[in-house]
Amino acid sequence: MQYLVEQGSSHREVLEKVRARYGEAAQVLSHRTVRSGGFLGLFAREGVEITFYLKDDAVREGEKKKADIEEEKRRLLDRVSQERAIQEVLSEVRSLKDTIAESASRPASPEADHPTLEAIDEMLADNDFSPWYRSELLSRARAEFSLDALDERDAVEQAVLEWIGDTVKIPPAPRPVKPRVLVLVGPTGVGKTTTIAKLAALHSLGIGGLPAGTVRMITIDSYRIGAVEQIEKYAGIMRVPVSVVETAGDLRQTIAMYRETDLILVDTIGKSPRDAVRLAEMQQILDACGPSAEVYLAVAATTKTQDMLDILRQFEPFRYRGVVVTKMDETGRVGNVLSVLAETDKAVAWITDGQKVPQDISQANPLRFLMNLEGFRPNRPKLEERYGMRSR
Ligand SMILES: Nc1nc2c(ncn2[C@@H]2O[C@H](COP(=O)(O)OP(=O)(O)O)[C@@H](O)[C@H]2O)c(=O)[nH]1
Ligand SMILES: [Mg+2]
Repeated sequence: MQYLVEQGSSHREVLEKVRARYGEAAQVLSHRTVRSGGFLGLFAREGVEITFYLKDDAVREGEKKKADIEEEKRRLLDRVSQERAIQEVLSEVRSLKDTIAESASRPASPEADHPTLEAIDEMLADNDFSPWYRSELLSRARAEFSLDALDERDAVEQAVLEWIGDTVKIPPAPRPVKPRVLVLVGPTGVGKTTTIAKLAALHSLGIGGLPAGTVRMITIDSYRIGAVEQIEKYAGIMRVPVSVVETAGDLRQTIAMYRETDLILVDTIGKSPRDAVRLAEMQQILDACGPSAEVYLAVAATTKTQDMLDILRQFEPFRYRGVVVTKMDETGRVGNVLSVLAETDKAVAWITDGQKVPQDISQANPLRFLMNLEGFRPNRPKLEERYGMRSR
């Protein structure tokens, strides 16, 4: 058997070099930190050296995997040339990316990866993080921790939690305009109307981080049976007025009529904007809300990763400035939400976690997601210190 050695500046870089050259045939035996370059011992750079050997059937397997990926790529390209629906292609690309990410994050042989990393990867998978997100985190851990440091599992776990927390983006504070028009879009049944009612109550009472002020709700969801009664019921309980409008023109007029109001909350119809008519209709509604309207997309935390990605993309034309994650109380696994937000680079503004109006809503904060992760043993004071002050 032939033993080979490869060096580079990080574990990830070396592994990528080895994989690019030998594919799955390379079986990693060991890795160690080395110092290279420099002058008389000065300015030497720390790097990583990996020792590995080549396995015969792994060579064949590696080639087969490569051939499979090439085949998959060809299939995708065929699709593109046939001008099939772009959403379909996007989701195929994504699952291909996940397949590649998964095989890249897997060590060449079971003993090649550190037990701490194996355990963390398992926890990430249990929390529904996507293969892409997991492989990004593991690569970073390999690059930033030496083998000895990896033995300190608590420290590695804590670092991984902080990296996850750091990917959570919060939208910047909105520009002060009057009226502030806030529009909620999203699929049916995710909790848009309930969220509008919660926000209306918080704002009219001046709690939960929203300044006190005059509020009006406007609904254009007059199609669904019971929709108007639902929002009127909330309006009555909270003493926040509501207007029901039918068209984009009515909406524009109503907003103009109440321009002295501090906050206007617009509840929309919950249909997926898949077809062109719906897209145009929704665009008219958003145009009627004025150029400084803030659009937020509501998605339920219980939505599967791929479905959530599809929803975020479908609503992309409406240029929402952030996401409201609803129904956090219905799941203990939020890796899907965090992966999708990171992958699409979207900010999260609010989190809702129950049906009670107005209690079950809070401004989004990385800590909230981190404390929801299963299996991890977070150092809460440290995380609080890091994220406690972060709010919109
Ligand atoms: N468990 C839970 N249920 C919620 C939450 N938000 C809304 N709901 C419920 O989800 C259902 C649909 O809510 P609704 O506001 O009508 O959704 P819309 O169609 O998007 O307007 C209702 O039964 C709500 O009480 C939440 O954060 N957690
Ligand atoms: Mg509704």
